[in-house]
Amino acid sequence: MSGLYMLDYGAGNVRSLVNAINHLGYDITFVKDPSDIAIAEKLIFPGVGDFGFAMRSLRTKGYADPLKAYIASGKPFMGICVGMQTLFEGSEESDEPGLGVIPGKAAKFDNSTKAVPHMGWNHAQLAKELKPDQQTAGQAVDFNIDEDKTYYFVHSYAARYIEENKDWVLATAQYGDELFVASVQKDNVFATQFHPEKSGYAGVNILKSFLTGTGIVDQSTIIMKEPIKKTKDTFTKRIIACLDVRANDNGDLVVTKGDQYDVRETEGSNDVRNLGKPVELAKRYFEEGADEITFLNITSFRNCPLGDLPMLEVLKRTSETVFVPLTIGGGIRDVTDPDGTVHPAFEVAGEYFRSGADKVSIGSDAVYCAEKFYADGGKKTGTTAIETIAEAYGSQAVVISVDPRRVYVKDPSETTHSTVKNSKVGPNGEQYCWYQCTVMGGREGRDMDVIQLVTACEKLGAGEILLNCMDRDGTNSGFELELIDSVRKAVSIPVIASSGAGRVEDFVEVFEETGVEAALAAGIFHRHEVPIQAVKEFVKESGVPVRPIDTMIL
Ligand code: 1PR
Repeated sequence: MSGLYMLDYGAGNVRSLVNAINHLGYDITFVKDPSDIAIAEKLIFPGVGDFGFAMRSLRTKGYADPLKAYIASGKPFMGICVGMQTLFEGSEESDEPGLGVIPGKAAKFDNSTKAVPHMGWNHAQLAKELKPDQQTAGQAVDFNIDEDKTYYFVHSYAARYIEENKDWVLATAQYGDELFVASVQKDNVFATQFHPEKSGYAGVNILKSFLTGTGIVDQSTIIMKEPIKKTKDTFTKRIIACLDVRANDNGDLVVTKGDQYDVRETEGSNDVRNLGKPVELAKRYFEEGADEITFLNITSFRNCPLGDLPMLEVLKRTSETVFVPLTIGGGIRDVTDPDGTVHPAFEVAGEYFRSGADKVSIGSDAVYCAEKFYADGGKKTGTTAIETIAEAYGSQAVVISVDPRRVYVKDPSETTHSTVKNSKVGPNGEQYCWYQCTVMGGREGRDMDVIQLVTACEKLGAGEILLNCMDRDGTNSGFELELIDSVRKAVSIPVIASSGAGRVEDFVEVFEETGVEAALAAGIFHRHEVPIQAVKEFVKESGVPVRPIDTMIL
């Protein structure tokens, strides 16, 4: 189809959306000038990050008025995430007015029992349906939104349903106690709060409906379903596959996996353990139902110029066929090219976002940021990697990867650090330990405990914690529940439990005992010991909601 355009104001990952559209056999042209908007025959407007930044960008680039004129012209429009929120009158996130197409404003989630951002897979309940005597002509009313499926959301603010926007609401979703607008639709306007391009095949099917249909629904053919009302929380827990990536001794990029961070074979060759190729393995895990894929560049390719980072290519290729969120960690900090050119961390992160990453994970540099935060008396300077990346791309894009290890003490009074009573007794019978933060893949311990690190990072603007445990990594002995529980209680952003998964039961245990939002594993998936599907089935049977595996509508 010619005439399909995308309006991008330069915040975050639109490569995945382009890839999903290409996957469906369509090409899309980027709007480069305000006059392109009037030429478009179908227009898609994705958005991530801050509402004020989005609206200011639309206004300063001269896109706001042509966009309103396009919508008023009756030609099909699809908005995604902040692209949906901009249709409203405004958002609590900013004083900048919205486009004002839909009555109402987006408001922050105000839910003390749930982590914010609302990040992960949730169900959508349809509010509209086709009248019984009508045929769907040209465009499905529900745009393939399926109440049995789940969709990937990532946002801290959400539009609320009010009497004045009732006729716009196509679907709602429930997060904790809060009901919010998941999708809107009227005449030529369709938009989703969730990311279809990140929602597996269930999401690709929605894009397909918009692209193959007319994009326009005759309002006289539809009726509102039952009155919109709250339901029980429908949010699901995420299962994440993690790929530790590095070059082996021949220079090939391989997925490896260590035992307590040692990735070399212990018997025979002493080679870097090779468990597969990153792009192929990521695709396999997506097809098998992983809700998210994390790549950790564990040697960070220190001497590589920014533009040549091998992981950029891995992300570009992975995002062509993998339609769930991708996180990249390792080397997210200020870097200096061999020719002396300095690239600030937010520029490094930007390269990854443009290559298909949705989130970056900061390890060593997060510890240095937290140390600086405390040295400055708990004040934000606006200069750390966490702050600059969160400012430009939103908190939801900043994950902190924590590599703690146990330091045993006989009694909590022996240390100023936060201690826990541990089920694993120390070598001299110690019953307590604190968790020491490390940098450079565990090579160096710092005088900071894990609670100090995560609370500082949350204040600096991080959106999620990826919590490893060096003592458990690669042991198959289950997650470090005492550590995970203490971190979960210390922050209000989502926490991913990592290190030690060995059996399906471990996942249920960590969800039930600590309330974490996600659990990550590496070795058991790479070694084919436990399939992702088996984890999901067991977790679901145990009463913990998870995303169903989906397929493409042919
Ligand atoms: O410090 O910002 O450059 O980031 C480096 C990143 O690389 C950090 O996220 C750090 O965790 C990771 N890393 C560095 N060295 C290693 C190593 O293994 N030698 N991997 C390493 C850490 C931990 C998890 C692992 C889980 C689950 N690996 O990635 O996947 O522990 O494993 P399991 O399920 O098999 O138990 P920077």
